[in-house]
Amino acid sequence: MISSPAFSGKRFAVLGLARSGQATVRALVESGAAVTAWDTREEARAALPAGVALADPLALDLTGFDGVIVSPGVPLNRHPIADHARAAHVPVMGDIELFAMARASLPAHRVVGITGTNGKSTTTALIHHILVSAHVPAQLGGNIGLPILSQPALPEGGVYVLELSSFQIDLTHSLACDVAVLTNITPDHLDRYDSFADYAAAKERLFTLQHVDQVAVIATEDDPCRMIASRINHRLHRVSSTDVKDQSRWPALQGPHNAQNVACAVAVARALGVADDQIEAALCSYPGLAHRMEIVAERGGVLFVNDSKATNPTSTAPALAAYPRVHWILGGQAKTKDLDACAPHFGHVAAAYVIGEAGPMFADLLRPIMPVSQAGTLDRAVALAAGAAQPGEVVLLSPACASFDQFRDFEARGDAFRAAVEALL
Ligand code: UMA
Ligand code: ADP
Repeated sequence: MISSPAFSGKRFAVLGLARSGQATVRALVESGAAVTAWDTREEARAALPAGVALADPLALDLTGFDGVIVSPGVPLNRHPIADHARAAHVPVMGDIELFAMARASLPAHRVVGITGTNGKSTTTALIHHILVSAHVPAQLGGNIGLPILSQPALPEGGVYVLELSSFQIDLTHSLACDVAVLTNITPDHLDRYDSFADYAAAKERLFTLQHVDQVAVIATEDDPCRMIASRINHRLHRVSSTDVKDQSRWPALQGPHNAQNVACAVAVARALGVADDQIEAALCSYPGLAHRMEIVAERGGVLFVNDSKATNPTSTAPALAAYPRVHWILGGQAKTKDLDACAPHFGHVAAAYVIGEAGPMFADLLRPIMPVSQAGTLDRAVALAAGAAQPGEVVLLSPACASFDQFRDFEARGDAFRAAVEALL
């Protein structure tokens, strides 16, 4: 756990008690802070450690508090906590900001922060893998599902590798990353921002928080990223998937989208002083992540692929491109009203099976182009797709949607896909 004398004797309110909130409470208590915490879910409140006061910060006079720590999943654009804290002159921040405040008391270290619409987790895990393979002490944290405050502090010379969502950056005010990375920006999370420009601006803040001697790595393959790169006034490495000439030696890093992730990770590793032969060896041994084009089974010549992490059409596109005949399970909570990013690969789709809230909308959209089954649930979609798929074809869950209408998160959706597939075997 990361604790710090910076919090000792201070008073914090914590709103949201899932993974990041629980880690925050424990780190603050361990640091000697007074904590008042709240979650609308009773079971989350019940999991709090002893010595924490329970109260909804909205119902409290926040005068005298040193900060309100909000979870990234609390929609700050709609939730009244921001106005309530501002009225009491109390800053609103997230767990990543607490980490930034704790840095001064940690052994000398460096921080890599990775953001972007797609490829964050892969790039983050790959950078971590390269560092560990090169015997550099490194720790993963952030949006990859590991609250950084619950991870062990690194010895001197270590590197914290943080995946940062735009929600986390919004709640961060002083994290100066030694290396900051941007993979790409396409429309996403528009329920949390007034416009696409505001969403892109949230990502850009990761770079405005850097100091002049720090390094920016930006894949300049879309207009928002090119614009952000053009405004950088410190050290900048522009990278592109076209920098990567031959991916054949790296089994878990196939496809043009992974070429972009590799280009980013290699630039970061070089900036941190890792030698090229060590980088190459790590790219060869990188094992890949669950829920990202993960092969979960092969049955009667049919491959079952879990790409549950594809939560928007841009991230689904590479999965459709990767296989020539796909039985495509998609749907959930839509991020966009179209599937335009996937359209170039519709020729690879043998049939579509739509699920969740977006099911009817996607069925209307796809029916003129391909056979569509209104499956409704993931279990039914797997059964229908498995029944129709011929040897050599692929049953692919790549939903192009968030999962929250039917599942706790994309991981629960991917696990449910795996269970449904295993039930067939
Ligand atoms: N809550 C309230 N009142 C409200 C609204 C919410 O009490 O009005 C509570 C909820 O009941 C919940 C908590 O606030 O208990 C919010 O928790 P959370 O959704 O932030 O969940 P965590 O488990 O803390 O996970 C968060 C990130 N979640 C989100 O950004 C939605 C995780 O990213 C991250 O891995 C984790 O912190 C550790 O850093 C997940 C994610 O979906 C993977 N991220 C999005 C994405 O990748 O697209 C951005
Ligand atoms: P994130 O953490 O940003 O959601 P992941 O690395 O978990 O990104 O990948 C999520 C999904 O996006 C995967 O399904 C993968 O197929 C796709 N993807 C990965 N990298 C990229 C990229 N650079 N560009 C577009 N799509 C990508």
